[in-house]
Amino acid sequence: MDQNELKALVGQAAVKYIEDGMIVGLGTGSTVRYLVDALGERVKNEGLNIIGVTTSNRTTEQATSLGITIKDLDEVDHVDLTIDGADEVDPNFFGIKGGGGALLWEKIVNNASTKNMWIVDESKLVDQLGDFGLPVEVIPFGASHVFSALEAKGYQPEWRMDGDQKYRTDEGNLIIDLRFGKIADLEQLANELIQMVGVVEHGLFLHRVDTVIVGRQDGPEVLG
Ligand code: ABF
Repeated sequence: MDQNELKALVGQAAVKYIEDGMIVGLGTGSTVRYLVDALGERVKNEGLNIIGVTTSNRTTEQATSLGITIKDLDEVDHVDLTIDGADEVDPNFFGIKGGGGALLWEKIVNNASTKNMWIVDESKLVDQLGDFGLPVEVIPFGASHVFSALEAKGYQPEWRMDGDQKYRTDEGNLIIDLRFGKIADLEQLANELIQMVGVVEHGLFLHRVDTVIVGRQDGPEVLG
């Protein structure tokens, strides 16, 4: 199976964990697109009764088009299960997310969820996080000063671009991608980044997932 087939495999495997009556967090990215398609099928064919809470406008558009009932996070008092993708996952279930530009809403929904699950093709598993790069979401006002501060730290920042314009998140913020390779001390870096004035969030997801379903050539592997 190629990467897309592995993504489809885990998306279809994960949909089985969604039960009638659940409030389900729906992540963002190409792997989650397969999950949402499979969920739409269950809603249509089984009359599955769930409420979806999404982590991006594009997931909202996809889910709504499939007849999945979507509510804003502020309209629910909790989320039972959130299923999301990831860019890298290490053996400790620490992850890097944000390649899809949705890391802020993803972390907020993750934080409101009783259980969190990631669905990834096997290429996302790494021994040590960092080669993917690390997205950092920043407020537009004064963002160039955050960029300079990251540069001075040797973190090799790059603006996330959308054509010839800086990429804007659904929240209207900017993303700076750090490219300094494998990360030695995840907790230290996470604490350092979140304390920088102007930084809204970063893509290190530490202690934030319960189960990871990995797409393997011989089938989905459930970890955790
Ligand atoms: C999303 O899943 C993002 O955080 C991450 O970038 C993406 C993984 O992308 P894909 O599933 O398209 O490989 O949650």
